[in-house]
This record gives sequence, C-alpha cells and structure tokens, in this order.
Amino acid sequence: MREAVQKLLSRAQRPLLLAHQQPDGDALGATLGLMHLLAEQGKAPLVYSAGPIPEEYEFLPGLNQLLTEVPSAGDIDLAVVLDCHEAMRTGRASGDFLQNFEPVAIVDHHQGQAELGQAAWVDPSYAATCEMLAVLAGEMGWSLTAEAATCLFVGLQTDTGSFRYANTTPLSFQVAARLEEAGAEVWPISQEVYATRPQRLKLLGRIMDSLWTSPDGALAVSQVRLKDLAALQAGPQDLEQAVEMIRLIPGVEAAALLREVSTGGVKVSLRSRGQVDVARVAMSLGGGGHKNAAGVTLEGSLKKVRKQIQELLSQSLEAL
Ligand SMILES: [Mn+2]
Repeated sequence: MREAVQKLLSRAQRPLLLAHQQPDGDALGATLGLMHLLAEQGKAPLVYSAGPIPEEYEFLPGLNQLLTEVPSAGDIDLAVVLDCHEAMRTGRASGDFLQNFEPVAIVDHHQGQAELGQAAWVDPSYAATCEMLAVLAGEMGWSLTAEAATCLFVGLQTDTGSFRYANTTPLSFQVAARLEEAGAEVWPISQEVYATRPQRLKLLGRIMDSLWTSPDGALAVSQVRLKDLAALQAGPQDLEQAVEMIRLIPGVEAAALLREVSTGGVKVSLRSRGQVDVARVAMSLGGGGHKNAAGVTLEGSLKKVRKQIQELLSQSLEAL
C-alpha cells in the first residue's frame, strides 16, 4: 500500500497533486504541503483545486500556484489524489481526467476502499492526510521546509479540531512537534485559521434559532436556507464550525446540519460523539465519511430530508 505509493512518488518528475472539491484545511494543506516536499526533491509538481478556497487558507504558502483548470495530461507522469479516494470527489473536470489517466496514487484517511488508482494508501487510523504525508516524508528522508511544515500543520490542526477530537493520537502530537521544529509557527497560523469572521457568527445565530433537539437532548438538528446565506453574503465555507458547535452542546450524541444547495437538494453534515456511527448513516444514503463525522447530499426539500435524517439518527441512537 504505502510502499507502492512511495515507489510512484519517487519515480515521478511531474506529478499532478489534487484533493477533494470544497477543500478544507487538510485538503489544501496536503496538496500544497506535498508540492513543497516534492519541489524540494527537485521535482516539478503541479497543483490543482476545484475550489472554492475558504478565505482562512489564503495565507498558505504556495496557494498562488494552485491551478483552477485541470491541465492537459502533457508531461504529467503521476496523479496524486489526496484526502479523498474517489475521482469525482475532486470535481467533475478532474474526475474525468483521473478516469482516463495512469498511474494514480492515493493518500487518504477516510473510511472505505479505493477503487481508483494503481497505488492506494488509505488508512482511517490517521487523523489527517497531512499527518500521513509527514510520516511519509520522514520515511522517504525528505527534508521539511518551513513552507511544507506550515501547510501540513494546518491540515493536522484543522482535522483534529486543534487537537481536541477523538482522532488525535500520540502520533498527532509527535508530528505536530516535528512540524513546529521545521518552521510551522503556531500562533501566526492560528490567527489566520481561526480569525473571527462576523458574518459567520451571524449565520451561526440563524442556525441556533432553527435548532431542534430531541426530548432527551441526544439528537440535535438544524438547517440553513439559501436565503440565509444570501442575506449574510455567506457561503458553505462559513459553515465549517457550525455543525461542531451543535455537536458540542452538552448531552448531544448526534448532530446534523442541513443546507440547501443552489443546484437543488440538501447537503447534510453529520457529527456524533462516542458510539453513534454517522458514517454508516451517510453510507446507507450514498455518502461517506468517518465514524464521528460524515456527510451526504440528498434530493428533495429541506423538510423531507430533515424528517428522513431525524428518523435515521433516532434509530442509530436507539440501537446503542
Ligand atoms: Mn482530512
């Protein structure tokens, strides 16, 4: 698994690096972090993201090198898919590209089997794809520049909720220590990533206004309408922390945030703590994710999807 990925990476001279669309800190940190690592090895990587890029990650070193259009295969000799393991998760254009390209290597920490690629290292025991890349860099003997360390730190920091979530392990802290030693500066990075954005707090106010909790308080569901986003000039990237805040309400075991999407349908973000497996709920509907954080996009009205999700989560809670 890992060895096959290492072999492809060491052979490649001009790899294309990409992660899932609607990238988060781990997707962007992994894409740009690996770019810096490979550039340091004398390679000429290309980086692509389908976007949109949340403003808190605009400071990432190397972000200006991100291509917004999929390059033609040309002299690309490897595609590396990061933080997801399905071609279409990277976006439609790159998904088409990946299905007609070889070789493809995958590095991901989401649950599931990779059907794509000639070499796949998929291991949900890692907290972040950036954590995997830091381990890989160590094994390959690659030097960690300050730029690479900064990018990888952001992915590790955000996917662990600043080292608060259950996915945080001793390895996470060991990797974080190594990244800081290599030049990742915790406080300057944190000021960028966790800057207060007033429109997000206003949006959060609306989300809390529409919060529903079950009589025992174990289940919490809220929603965002397109008109809420429009009124506050907010986008999906402003919702990252909202579902976390719902999960952290004392007594809540499972949380869902439903968002109307402009193309029709509803995007559902699921969170749980402890034993409730929201990945299973998401997968039963065609989505995916981790045990405590998963998602799926469904057809239908907000009202219909809300009812469906409330029922499924109630059943998962009862089954415990
Ligand atoms: Mn991730």
